[in-house]
Amino acid sequence: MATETTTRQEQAPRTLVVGLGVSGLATARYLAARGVPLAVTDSREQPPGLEQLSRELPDVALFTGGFDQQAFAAAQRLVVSPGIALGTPIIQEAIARGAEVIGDVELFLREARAPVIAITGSNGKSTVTTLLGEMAVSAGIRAGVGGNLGKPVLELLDNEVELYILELSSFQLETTHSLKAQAAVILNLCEDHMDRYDSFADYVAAKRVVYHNAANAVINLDDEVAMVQADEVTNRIGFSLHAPHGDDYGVCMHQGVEWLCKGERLLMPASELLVAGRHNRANVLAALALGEAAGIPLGPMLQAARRFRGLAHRTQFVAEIDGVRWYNDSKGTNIGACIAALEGLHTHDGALTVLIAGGDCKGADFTELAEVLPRYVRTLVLIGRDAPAIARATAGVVETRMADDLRDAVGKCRASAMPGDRVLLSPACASFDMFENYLDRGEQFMRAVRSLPS
Ligand code: UMA
Ligand code: ADP
Repeated sequence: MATETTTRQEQAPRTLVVGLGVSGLATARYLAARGVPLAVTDSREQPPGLEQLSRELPDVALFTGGFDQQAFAAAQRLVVSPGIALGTPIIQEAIARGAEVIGDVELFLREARAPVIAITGSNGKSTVTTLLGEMAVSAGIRAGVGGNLGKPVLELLDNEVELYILELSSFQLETTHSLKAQAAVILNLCEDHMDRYDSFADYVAAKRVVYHNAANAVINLDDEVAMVQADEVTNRIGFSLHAPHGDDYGVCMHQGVEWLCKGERLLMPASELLVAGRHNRANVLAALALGEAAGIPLGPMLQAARRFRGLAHRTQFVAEIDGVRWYNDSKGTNIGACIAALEGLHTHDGALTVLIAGGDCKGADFTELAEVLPRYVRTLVLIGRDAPAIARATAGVVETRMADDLRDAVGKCRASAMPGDRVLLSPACASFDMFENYLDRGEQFMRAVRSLPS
């Protein structure tokens, strides 16, 4: 039974904010500022944002420690946090009796006046969103950058903003109906969040919404599943890690050197990028294509691409110790990300990767990882709750060692790696079984690496 901590509101609230956290808090502030009667509910006893909500909006009815039946019954509209599955029975009941169910992104879109660039995909979203934001700044464009990246969309609303650049998760897209992006992209698709979706097809269907009514679709020509989701859009700009056709973006050889290019036009040598891994070339090309569709001039975009050092915890170089290079890819939280990091860092010179993986695998099937491990990996070091399941799924393909914790894993990697090798933390799993979040996992990894005696 939920606890109602405040009941001073006289009128029965017609809008119920379901789930607090950063997006629920931003939603409550947004609605309250517009005089909309609202209540807030969260299944958690002490959800993040509770203290701020009580302090800033003491008159808002708040139900925590469970979803309150009466609060749902009184609501004509639910604004549901991306952290809550729409399949939750009490939400399904509300839908069945005709309540409107939306998310914070939908509220945002109903008010935003500047064009929107919408970025989704299984991997690379935060990198592309951040880079495109830097490209816009480099061109002197006032950009609002956020969404799943961290800053809730409703906090971006500003009449001065000339371009919104949004990272959108499949969860956010499920409750978004009014998107008409100036440019949209599904960067790539692989299994993720299979604990929230009945099938991969359901996950893809959620992502596909990003292209609805888009003026321009940016498509990944190397990912057939992602690419066909944009079939309904007429204006398409492709990107690929291969030589491009027509006016698409790609990578081509010129006098023995790999260049990022647009059609036949050479843009910059790929080696000038500071971000590690071939998958980051794809991210840069996607950002260039999105920027083109938003009218950002090429020169400033290329300047930003040259300066971009990537985000922490994404194939982040940590140290070189005794000829072994250590990389922190703690944000590699699904199998596709892990494979991209392995492939992206691979050097074709006989060196291999010692990989740390494991954690909460979110219901994923590790068969695909088992297939690629022998190509890239010398030793697999497993940590976390699903380590035994991953060991079973990958049995016999490479040497595998079980570690008690991350520090133990780092020690085991040190012992296994040969000079010239890489050690990569790219867990293919969520972190919550052992760590606060992926940031905590990445920080702990880097501390353990830096404390190794050289
Ligand atoms: N939860 C409950 N009961 C509730 C509400 C939430 O148990 O009533 C739990 C859920 O397990 C949920 C978790 O709390 O997974 C996190 O939800 P939250 O309330 O803390 O969420 P917010 O703080 O509002 O953050 C959300 C996004 N979170 C999710 O989609 C889970 C953030 O993305 C996003 O940055 C933020 O809005 C601003 O837009 C995070 C994320 O993990 C980074 N996203 C997933 C991903 O990238 O893979 C999709
Ligand atoms: P997201 O926001 O989609 O989680 P990030 O930019 O934070 O994406 O990167 C998360 C991880 O995904 C990285 O650590 C890397 O392992 C992997 N990754 C990044 N870009 C790509 C890409 N273009 N294709 C496949 N994997 C990628």
